[in-house]
Amino acid sequence: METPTNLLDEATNVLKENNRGSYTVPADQLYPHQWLWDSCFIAIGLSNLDPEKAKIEITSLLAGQWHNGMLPNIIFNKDLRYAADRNAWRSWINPYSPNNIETSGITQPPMIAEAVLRIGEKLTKAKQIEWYKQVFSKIVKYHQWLYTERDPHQEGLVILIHPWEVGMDNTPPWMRELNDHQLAYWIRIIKQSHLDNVISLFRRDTHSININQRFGNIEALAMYDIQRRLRRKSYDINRILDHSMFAIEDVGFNSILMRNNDCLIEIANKINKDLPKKLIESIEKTKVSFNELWDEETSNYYSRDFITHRLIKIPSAGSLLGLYAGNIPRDRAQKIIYQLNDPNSYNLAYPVPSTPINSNWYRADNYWQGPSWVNINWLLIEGMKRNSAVEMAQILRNKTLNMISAKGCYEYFNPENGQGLGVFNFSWTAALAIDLILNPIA
Ligand code: 2M8
Repeated sequence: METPTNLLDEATNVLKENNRGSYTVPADQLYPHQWLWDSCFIAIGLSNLDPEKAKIEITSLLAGQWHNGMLPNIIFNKDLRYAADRNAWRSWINPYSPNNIETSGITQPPMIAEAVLRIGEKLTKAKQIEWYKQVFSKIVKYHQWLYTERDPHQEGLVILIHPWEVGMDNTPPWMRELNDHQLAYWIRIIKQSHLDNVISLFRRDTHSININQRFGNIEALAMYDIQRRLRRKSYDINRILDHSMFAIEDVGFNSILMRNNDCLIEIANKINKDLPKKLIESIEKTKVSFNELWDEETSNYYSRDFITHRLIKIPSAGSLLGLYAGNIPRDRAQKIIYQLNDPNSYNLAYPVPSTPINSNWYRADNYWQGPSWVNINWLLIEGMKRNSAVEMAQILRNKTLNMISAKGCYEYFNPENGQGLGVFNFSWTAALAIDLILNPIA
């Protein structure tokens, strides 16, 4: 494949336009703050062009770290225009929130160790060691927080308490749980009386993006309602779990955690540091417990309800990320690869759809229920490389770059016709395009 140089310029420009000094917004207007996994992907892209800028992106993320170690999914833009966004969360009600920085009260997929590692690989040996030493203890603290707060029974699998933490907001398994078990009575009434269209008037996202490409009004209300309930408990996990709110062991999140645990170990080795003994024990436990998310009958990984340990057997992009996790049995990796090659499942003209086409939940244009996302493709390409599917990784890399070249750096793409969807000039699409262009697969 020829290197699409125009795309390289275009993508570099997107990151420049979306830069706000010490961090990069996912997109102008719709996403005016700093998001956790977005910034990690952005830093991975930037590390190829200017590792110093990539370091600034990560340093800015770490400035939002809570005193208990949590990295929030959003660090708010301080501009007066966004007071309502900050106020919706009121992170300052929790004593562990950072001083003078306003954030959300939940987290997002832990991609930071991978980003830090990759930035380091682009630095001279001396600067690499200095960089790793600079951030090491903060990342350790984050992984410790994930296990102490979010693995309350010390089972090795981390729980999530809001769909926004998954990063794939309206992914089918979470939406099924939300609709079946978590809708507040007042939302049910709105749903039954078909009054939900009124909600559109209050939504900022659907002013600029067609609602068919975003989550529905009932889901929007439900997500807002869960956020409000978390705020009422001051984001205190003990109080939240006492009220048996939403708690799911998400398969995608735990896959990303597994890989990032390995990255953290690699960083520790590079600077001759030991990880705390308890953290090592938890890391080992995750590798074993992850097997419990496998369902032999349908040959798939799934998320699991924390309380009942019932697998939520609805396939989604998260089910594929075991490939990125590494450490999964060879036959299971092969079963994921089989699905990725199957035209009745994930192998569409513009892969990889975020929901397989043979699922009742599949909708080609709708957000995380069908469209292809460049960050998922990137994670799968990494996973394929590590699971001896190099040729497949090459093919997916080329298809991904062609898809972006044809339409531009859209947020997501229709997997059947390649149409660009969501916002235009989306940062992680640009950043990961840069990474894919500049790192051809040997
Ligand atoms: C989307 O999430 C935000 C809420 O956090 C939203 O729906 O408005 C998701 O795609 C998420 O993964 C992403 O980090 C965020 C910013 O790009 O947007």
